[in-house]
Amino acid sequence: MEEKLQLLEETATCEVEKAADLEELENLRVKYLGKSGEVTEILQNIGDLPPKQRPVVGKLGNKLKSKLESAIAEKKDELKKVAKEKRLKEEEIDVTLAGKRDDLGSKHPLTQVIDEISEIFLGLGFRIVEGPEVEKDYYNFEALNIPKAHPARDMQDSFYISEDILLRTHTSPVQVRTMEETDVPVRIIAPGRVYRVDEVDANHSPVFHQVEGLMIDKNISFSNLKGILIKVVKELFGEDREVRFRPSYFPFTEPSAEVDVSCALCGGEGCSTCSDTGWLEILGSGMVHPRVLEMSGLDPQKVSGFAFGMGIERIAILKYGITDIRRFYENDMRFLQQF
Ligand code: 2U9
Repeated sequence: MEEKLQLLEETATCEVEKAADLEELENLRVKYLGKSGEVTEILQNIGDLPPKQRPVVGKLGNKLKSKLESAIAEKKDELKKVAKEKRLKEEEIDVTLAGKRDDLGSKHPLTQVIDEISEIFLGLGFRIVEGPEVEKDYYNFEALNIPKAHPARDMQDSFYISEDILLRTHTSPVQVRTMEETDVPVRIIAPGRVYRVDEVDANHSPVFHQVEGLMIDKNISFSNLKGILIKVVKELFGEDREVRFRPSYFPFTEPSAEVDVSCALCGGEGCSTCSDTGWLEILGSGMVHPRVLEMSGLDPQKVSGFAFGMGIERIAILKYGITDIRRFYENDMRFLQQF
């Protein structure tokens, strides 16, 4: 029996020493020291031995047990260390490698134009106001002197939510709401998205953007309208450009004028861009109709004002030489990255 223990010690320590990983080591622990392990069984069956051998085998068996226990523990530490080093090597990252840079976004050209126009008007003492895109028929049409049967409704055919609720066809309702809420002086611009029933082509979109504006106070005249709008157009397009006012008609202004800027391509000589006129139409304007003032609770005998409106897409098209309105809405990076 002593010889058997001697042999067991040699093979077990040798096997533990050779264990390649933690799993193999655990199998060896079970094999020798587990519930029915070889060393455990020897110690458990000591009672079957002749009385003389019992203390000797007990002593040697327990010695072997503790020797194996510490050999396994030692090997376990060693294997854990090896496993950790292996993992660290596998997970090693090169901090000196260049990182992946996120693409930086930029403002949409339409937002850039709205921002530029807003800055110009802020500098002239105007305030920026916003309002709902889903509007009441009253604010979109009635309050602007466009009653139900008015022919002007044809030019601004809207998307109706119900009989009295629609998608606004211009940002004018924002100004009507402001007039109702605040006292004179009023100096505001209303930028935003508007909707009109239109077939999509290079020049039309059922969704587009406007900046409209309104100035109301005592003694506001057509001279104030001209002074402000000439200043704005020149800041937007360049000091060297000419500005022209042409009589026009809008139900909400009287008198009304269309505003043109001289064509930059031909310098006013006439070319294909300006249809040989030398002028590019950029905005509409006029003195606010007395009935419009009255409907919003202002007295046309005491106050007067002017209003104007421009399509942002059109301004951007002219500023940047874009040939198709659809480019603004496609989100093609090759287009957007140019601005
Ligand atoms: C109130 C009173 C009057 C706003 C105005 C225009 C002239 C105009 C067009 C430009 C191109 C619309 O986007 S477009 O098709 N707009 O010509 N807009 S005066 O007049 C107002 C607004 C609010 C209370």
